[in-house]
Amino acid sequence: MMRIDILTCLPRLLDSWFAESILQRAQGKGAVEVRIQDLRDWSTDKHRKVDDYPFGGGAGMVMTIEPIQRAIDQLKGERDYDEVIYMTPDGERMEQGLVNQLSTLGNLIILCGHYKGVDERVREYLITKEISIGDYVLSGGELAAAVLSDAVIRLLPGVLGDETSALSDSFQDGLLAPPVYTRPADHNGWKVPEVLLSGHEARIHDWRLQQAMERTRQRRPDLLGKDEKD
Ligand code: 6GU
Repeated sequence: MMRIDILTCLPRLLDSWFAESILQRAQGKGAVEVRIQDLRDWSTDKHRKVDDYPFGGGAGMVMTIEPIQRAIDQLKGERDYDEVIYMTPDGERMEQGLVNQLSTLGNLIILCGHYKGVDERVREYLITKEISIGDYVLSGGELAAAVLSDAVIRLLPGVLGDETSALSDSFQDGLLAPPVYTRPADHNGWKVPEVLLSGHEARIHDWRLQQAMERTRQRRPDLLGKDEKD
């Protein structure tokens, strides 16, 4: 079973998120155990401080190394971890290939940055991988950790109802997903494409592939190795 420990100074932000939805079901099915860890539990300060002023001055606070190191050391004493991930906008950009890779691993620690980020020595000595979820800045790493965890957990065996459905996701084959329809077949004259009602499996498969390629060409030519739409 995969285990994910998320280290954060704002645990309540994530508690409710992981108590709901597909993530709850994944944990109930024994596919993953997610532990939200409050970094303040490893603070030795009487006010449970986990940050301090930056050396050299400047605005904003910096997360200190001591509670982070103690948390990681304790967890590593309990089990082996494959990666210690730091969520940061200057990390490697998260894409489906990276998510697929992470979903094959056993145990992960994910550290959420806050304030001005963490003391650089955390990144230099304690972190094995730095991940960004896109080119924009969030106020903290918690949402990014939730995004990464969701994308990984839904790929774990037994999590999705239909075992093969992750294979038809957008991006899994380098293409956007084709359009889908359900009843009614005719809504005020807005009709479902005839081929989908035909029962011809091979023709339906071909149609979906054509649609996926056309949609990708129009919306995301970069995925096809092209840089412009026409
Ligand atoms: Cl991982 N953290 C923050 N704070 N902002 C981000 C991000 C991460 N990824 C994109 N923006």
